[in-house]
Amino acid sequence: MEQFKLKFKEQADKLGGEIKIMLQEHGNTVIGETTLAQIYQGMRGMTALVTETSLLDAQDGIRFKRRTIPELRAQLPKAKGGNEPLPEALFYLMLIGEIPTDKDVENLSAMLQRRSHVPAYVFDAMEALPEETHPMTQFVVGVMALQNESVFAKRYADGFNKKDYWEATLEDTLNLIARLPHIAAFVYRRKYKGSKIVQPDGMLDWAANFAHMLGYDNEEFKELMRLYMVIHSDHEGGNVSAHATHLVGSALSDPYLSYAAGMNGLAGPLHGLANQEVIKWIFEMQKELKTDAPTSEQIAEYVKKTLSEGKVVPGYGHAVLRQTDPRFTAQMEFGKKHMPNDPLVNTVWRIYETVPPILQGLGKVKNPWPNVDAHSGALLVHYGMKEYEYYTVLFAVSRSLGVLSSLCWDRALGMPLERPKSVTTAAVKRWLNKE
Ligand code: AMX
Repeated sequence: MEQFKLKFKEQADKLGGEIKIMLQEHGNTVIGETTLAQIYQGMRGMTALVTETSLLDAQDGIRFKRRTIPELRAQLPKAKGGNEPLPEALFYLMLIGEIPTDKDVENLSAMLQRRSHVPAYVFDAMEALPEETHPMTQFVVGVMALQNESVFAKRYADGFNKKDYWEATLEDTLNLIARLPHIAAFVYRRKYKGSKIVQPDGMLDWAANFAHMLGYDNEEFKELMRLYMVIHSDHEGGNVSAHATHLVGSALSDPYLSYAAGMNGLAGPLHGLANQEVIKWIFEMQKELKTDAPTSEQIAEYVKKTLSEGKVVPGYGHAVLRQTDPRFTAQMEFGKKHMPNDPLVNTVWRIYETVPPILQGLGKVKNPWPNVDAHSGALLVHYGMKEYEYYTVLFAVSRSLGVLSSLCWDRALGMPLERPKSVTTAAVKRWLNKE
């Protein structure tokens, strides 16, 4: 068995042993209480899940094995000549729990390259869809077609020992992550570039090869893809895409089925689709105001109009975060370094100065600050990727690293079927003696 897999198994066995003892000693410890409001209002603030890959702090943002986004950017190995962290290195950190060496990352990149072949029938399945089909739908159809390759599903059908679930899950995870850039790039080239497919380059790292297959061979764009793939990968376990992947996986649905379920959640406008909504909203604002560089006053008026129409300001707010998202800040730093005078990027920064006080003034928005989606589109447009309907597919490729690592942990730790209790309002009324 590959060294990488053995290392993961060693970590999982160690943690699994610790959890077992912890539950024996403290299994009945109360860690919180649930209010009626919580079960009606999206379970905010209710601790109900264990996710090993990352932990979200309302102030500091996401941490991966205790490391913040700035720390990851500083500490994770880089590509030769590059400054941004390699996503493979973060994947390694989420599974093995330590920062990999350059050699470890090289081996992992090579392992993914070896597994990256996508069978032709997957492309045929996507091609059967009308070209105007949303890119996320085309992408998920590709993933579902590829499910035919699932090692977990085959071994389960043959009847395998539950002690081996983790290995088949990791095998599928590696294969799927290796193949996703090819599927995602196919969607882009088919929908927007007249099906002129770019073949993969076996010498490139995972994110750079993705950029290459999308048709962007500019070194700066490759750097952007590395950063993008790192910062969108994981945001602890309760967000819709991570939770849906975990939930579906708990039925022992294989990683292809589970990941596809999660990505259907990512495709919702309050979650991953917000990145396309942000740039669409800015383009519409520019059109209406007939300027590429709206002033703060013009932006404020436009924001108020958006709110008066009963719409949200996309890219602002968060269910858990209560500060500017460090993933927004990382992208802002990238923008300041590579494109300080880009008018669209400058508009994003002016929106950042303008929107928070307006949202704060509403008195109900818990977090008036920007999230990751407020910035990403403007950086992509700078390099020529203007097809904003596609942006959530980039998010989905990145998210595979987090949600599939988590699924490996779930199976290695023997996580059971998820099945919380639900009630009817009639039952609630009986609790409250109102009926
Ligand atoms: N613009 C206008 N109103 C907003 C708002 C925004 N950006 N963010 C929150 N609000 C409103 C809510 O709609 C809600 O209004 P209501 O009581 O009339 O229904 C009220 O403020 C309270 O909401 P909240 O507790 O602050 O937020 P939440 O946890 O319910 O929802 C989120 C969080 C992200 C869905 C919400 O902030 C939002 O819709 N933001 C815009 C969409 C977006 O950027 N999504 C991406 C999130 C990150 C990601 O998953 N990629």
